[in-house]
Amino acid sequence: MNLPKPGALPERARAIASALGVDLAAAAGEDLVARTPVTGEPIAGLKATSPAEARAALSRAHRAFLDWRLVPAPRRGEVVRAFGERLRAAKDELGELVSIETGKILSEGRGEVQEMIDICDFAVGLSRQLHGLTIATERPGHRMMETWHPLGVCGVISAFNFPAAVWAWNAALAFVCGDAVAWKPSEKATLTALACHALWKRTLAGFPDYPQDIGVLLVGGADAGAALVEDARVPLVSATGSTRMGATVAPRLAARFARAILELGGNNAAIVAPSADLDLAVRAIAFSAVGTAGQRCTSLRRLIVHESLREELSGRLKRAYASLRIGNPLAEGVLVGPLVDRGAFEAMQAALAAARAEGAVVTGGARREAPGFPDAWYAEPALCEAPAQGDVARRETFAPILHLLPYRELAEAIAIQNDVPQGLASSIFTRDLGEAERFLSAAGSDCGIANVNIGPSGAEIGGAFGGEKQTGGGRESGSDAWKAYMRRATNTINYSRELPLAQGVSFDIG
Ligand code: UN1
Repeated sequence: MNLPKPGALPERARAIASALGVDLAAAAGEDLVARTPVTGEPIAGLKATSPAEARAALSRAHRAFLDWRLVPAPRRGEVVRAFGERLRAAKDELGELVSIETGKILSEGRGEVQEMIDICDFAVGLSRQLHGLTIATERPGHRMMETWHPLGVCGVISAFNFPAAVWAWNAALAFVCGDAVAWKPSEKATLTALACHALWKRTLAGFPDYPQDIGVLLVGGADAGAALVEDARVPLVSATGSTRMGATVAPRLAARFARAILELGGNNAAIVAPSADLDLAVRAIAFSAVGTAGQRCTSLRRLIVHESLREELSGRLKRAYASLRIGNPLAEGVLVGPLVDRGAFEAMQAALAAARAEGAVVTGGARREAPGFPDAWYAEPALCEAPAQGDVARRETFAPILHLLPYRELAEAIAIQNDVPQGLASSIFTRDLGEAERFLSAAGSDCGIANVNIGPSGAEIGGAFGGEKQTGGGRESGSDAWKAYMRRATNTINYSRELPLAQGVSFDIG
């Protein structure tokens, strides 16, 4: 499998982390273990943030926010621009660290850092475009407008699979909006978070006049997340992860009337219509279904294929899958790295067993042993062919499993696509304009992302990112997602000497 020698990867990860500014001695502890799924080896033992430390960090962030909100937005943008420049310089190293800690291939690790750079660019532009409306008023001598103000300390809870970019989408916007950010990264990707944070702190140190605690890091598991969710000084929590996690976070935020941006499970589908360009579709399907070893929230999990194409497409996918190189994600030519851990592998096997029990024919899915590394969990991507959508296909399994389901009429395909609890990403492969438009229409895909002739994964940062139903309804990244990180005030100004009341109400005190 062409894996590195024992000890080499952990050493490389520690070297990169130090080079990026992580003080490994200060971070050392016994609360959690940073690992690489590439070999399953531990990289470093790390200390978690205690509840008292979390409260103190949130106090510091809140004090910093009180000053930061007064810095003009374009000046705030300069800091984010400098951060983007620092990320450009660190792209290869940080990308490699992402790959080592998540097991995604190097090109995707670097792509994740590019996504951070892109959102910094977006945020810098935004820092000169935060704007409200001027609205016609019914009263003479009055003016009505909207003003957008910084919100406070924004909490960010991120998942292991995008350990850097998800924080950046939230943080770059929040910072230009005048907020502070408290980040609770996944305990499966803490080293990357420490590295990102070190890069951010170094950037901010170049601006000594600005408050230095606008970004704080809370390391650990559910306890550290709870500190964010429960703290009244945190008016917004943006949480990315499983629907189960969202179901614990959302009610607690609602109970104290805090805002939530939830980006939870996806169960993304693609429809392949009779007119589809199959060469293009097969490539797009392979990237979306097996890229990141099926561990993106946008990964393609269901392929709804017109019955006239089913046999041909299934054959082509099987041939494409057979040619995929599975193994060391840092090696040239490999396209499928490991699953994140044993739990992920077992969940995949359980889903495949359940699919078989439902009558699906399963191809692939076996473990690929990594000689000498018993705790590295590589699996062949699996195809499950079933006559109809069953319960297993309706659940999100965070692994490279693609369910192939036949359809006859487009309306039926759209119904199958929408008949799951999640609503993140979707796509259709067709050259028929009418079909494409129906898929994008009000009666089409019910997802937050609906694409034509590309797969459901790999979105750019310029669009709003997120989905409906159990995906949680939040939107991050581009478009007008920034509005979630600010509070809106409606202002009415009377510049006359009269006091006309709205709705013609008279209230004459004589
Ligand atoms: C995620 O898996 O949580 O659209 C985010 C994509 C990436 C982001 C995925 N830009 O696939």
